[in-house]
Amino acid sequence: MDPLHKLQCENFIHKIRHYLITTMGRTADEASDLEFYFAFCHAFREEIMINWTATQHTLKNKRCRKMYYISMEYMPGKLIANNIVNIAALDLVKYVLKEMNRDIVKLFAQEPDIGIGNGGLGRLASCFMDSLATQQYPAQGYGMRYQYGIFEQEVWCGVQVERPDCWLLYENPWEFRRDNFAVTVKFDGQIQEMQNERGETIHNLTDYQGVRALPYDIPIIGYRSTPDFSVLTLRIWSTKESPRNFELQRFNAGQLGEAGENTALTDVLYPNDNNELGKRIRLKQEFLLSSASVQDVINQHLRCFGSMDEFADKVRIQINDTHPALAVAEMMRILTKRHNMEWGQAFDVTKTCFSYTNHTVLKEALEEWNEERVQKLLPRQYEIIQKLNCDFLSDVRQKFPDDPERHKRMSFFGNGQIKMANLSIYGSHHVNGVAALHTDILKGDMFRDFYELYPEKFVNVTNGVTQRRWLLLCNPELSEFISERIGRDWILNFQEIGKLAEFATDRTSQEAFLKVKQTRKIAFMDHLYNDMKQRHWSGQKLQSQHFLPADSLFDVQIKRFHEYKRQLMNALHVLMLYQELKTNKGAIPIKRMVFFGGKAAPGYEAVKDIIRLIYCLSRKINNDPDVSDKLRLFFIENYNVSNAEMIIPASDLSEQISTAGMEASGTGNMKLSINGALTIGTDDGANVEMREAVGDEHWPFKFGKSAQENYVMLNESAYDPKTIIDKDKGIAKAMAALEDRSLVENDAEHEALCAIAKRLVGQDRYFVLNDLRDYYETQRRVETLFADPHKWAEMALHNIAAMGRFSSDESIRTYSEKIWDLEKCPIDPQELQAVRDEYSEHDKCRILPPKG
Ligand code: 26W
Repeated sequence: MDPLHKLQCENFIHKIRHYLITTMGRTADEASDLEFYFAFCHAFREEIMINWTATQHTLKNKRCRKMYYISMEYMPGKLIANNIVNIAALDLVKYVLKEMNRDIVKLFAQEPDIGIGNGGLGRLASCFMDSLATQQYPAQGYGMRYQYGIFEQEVWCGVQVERPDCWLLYENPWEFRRDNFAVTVKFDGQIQEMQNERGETIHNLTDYQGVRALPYDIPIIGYRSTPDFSVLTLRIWSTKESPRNFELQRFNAGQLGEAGENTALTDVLYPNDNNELGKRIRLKQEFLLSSASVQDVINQHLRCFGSMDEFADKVRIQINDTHPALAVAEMMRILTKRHNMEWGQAFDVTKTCFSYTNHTVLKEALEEWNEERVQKLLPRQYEIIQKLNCDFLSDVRQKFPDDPERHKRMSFFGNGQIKMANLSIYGSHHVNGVAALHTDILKGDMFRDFYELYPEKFVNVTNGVTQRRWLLLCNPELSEFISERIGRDWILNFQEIGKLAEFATDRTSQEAFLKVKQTRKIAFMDHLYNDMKQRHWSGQKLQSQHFLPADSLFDVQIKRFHEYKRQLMNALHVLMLYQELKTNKGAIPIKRMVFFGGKAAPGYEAVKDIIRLIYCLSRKINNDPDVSDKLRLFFIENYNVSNAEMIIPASDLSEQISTAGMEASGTGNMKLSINGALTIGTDDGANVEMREAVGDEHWPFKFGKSAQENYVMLNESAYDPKTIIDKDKGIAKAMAALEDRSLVENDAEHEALCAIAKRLVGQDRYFVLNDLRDYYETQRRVETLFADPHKWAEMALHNIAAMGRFSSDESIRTYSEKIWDLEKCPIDPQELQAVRDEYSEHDKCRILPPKG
């Protein structure tokens, strides 16, 4: 080890000891794993404070345009390993831990996952933050500091039980409370009409409830192998720690629940994915995020520029779905009221700043808020939305004069509800879908009226994932395999991954790849086994949970449970396989383990039944010696980011089988693919573009009806599941098993499976049986190919090699070019030096050398 490196290690060790003693009164030898973790993180975070400060100084002093990403959800998972890897300090940390006799796995295990989101939308926001920081864009994220994130899932005899996610049980070493930047958000109250200096109508609010929103900042560290990495801020709002939010008068009047409502506003994440509930507290949450963030953006801008003159030029705001759509109204209010702008000018500014990403085509996920509720809770914003709607409808009438039906469809108001998507489109300069097919559906169907009015607003930005977390960090073996062959440039430039294609037919590479897979499968099985043991399974049950060898097919479907994602079709295929194996053991040429992971929204009974079916099936299959040396089925409890990091590298087959036309993009499809899984999938979401990038020759498992075919089927009500069953013996046999009690052990299970059967033959909007036969035949081709490991490896390598454009780095570049017109703003070396100089007196412990 070179002397500089050695010095850094020694200094780091000193700093850990320093924290142990000065903040906990503990010496290194007596510190518990948790205490050591806190000291480690505090020592580590000192190392990034200089860059964080210098990045923020640079953004301010360069006066560059800045993009603010507002999202109700984020899914960062654990930060510790990512932070270490992103400043290229893994070797150093390993050395330090060895010197201090501490285990890295134990260290990482102390940290809870941050899961303040539901699924795809939240994880995408976190990938975007990583890419923004890594590519040194001037940006900041806003979100909510839910005390309880997405619930922890347990499955008791097939029944999902939700437990609170107490991620803030202990102090969070990665967050910084910023009392200085707290703002007040106002609810309820009476409005008084007034005029601003330009004669514009504004409203004064009296008798309102003021809620204090307190921000916590989390540093987002960009990847760099040199010491000039950027650090961006994720600012999340909480109402919890502001004692004034407690309403004593209400408490004294005996209304304990109401008295604590505002203190509890940011307590829980609503766990519904793709399903709108219209709850009052959710509306308060959405407005809290919108108002606090807009206030903060304006305050930041004023601190930097001194006036609002350049606001429209220097500020870009991206709203992640419609959840923060009230930000549009709030911006209008503040510009007209506090900054005395004329209405039209305020709208120009607003529209120049905002853009909106849609993430779903499911009608039940489109947000609508009850008009009376909005009027009561947010009287001033309600007036503004009405006024915006008038302006908007006169636009519409001008372009389409005699079309009252169209006017009705496009209005923000209808059936006593406010349509947040309509408001978002009008208030934005750009609207984007998240995959090519999805954007086409927005233009041609969901937002067709809007597309006809504002064709130039609509653009596509295909989703992506960060290869730093989803390859470099979670799959070091495959990363090494790749870097040995094509160098390390792919970490910052994922297009480089294309070079791997050269090695697809190289036999040694194929074998090395297969070996990496095996290693990862064994690691995953260890992880799963330990996890199951911890979940106090009885010895008997655990016995039946043993695995097949690591050369069997790992067939994986991991995502939120939703009918449109069709976990049910996968389960029915497993049932059919089971039935075949029972009659003919030689029916399949390979060994297969099927894994499901994912949470169901607490009130979503239809998919809770599917989890129950999977449980019944796995009990049957795993305990049946006739089949269990060929086929196994597992439900992985509590699927989350950390579990994903273990499962994904171990996967062979990626299940992306949604009803075509319904999955906006998918991002798990990309994560699995860059880890060398082959996709069995419908032509839906980003699968389409992945297939095009890979080429049909190396994308062998496409199946199912197209989005277009499904669209026609739905519109003509032409789907007839009963004839499918009549004509297909295999499907009929599987359907019969759902109802003949052969899979169940009690009445409750029987009812669940019967309910499933009923939905399958009823008005099934998801056309499960319609694609089942094709899916089954495609699975047979999976078996044939998997029986030839070298051929399989060749395909897998081609798939990895074609994923270059599915990095979130690429998505962020596209947003920056097409939507934000945003330039990179790397840390200024002088700013960095200035901060270092100021700190140098105390700078006795630097992981990285002081000069770049
Ligand atoms: C208000 C209830 C609600 C909550 C969450 C409605 C809708 C949502 C999200 C928009 C659902 C979601 O996460 N959509 C997913 O977004 C991913 C990132 O773009 C896509 O990859 C997935 O296809 C899409 O389902």
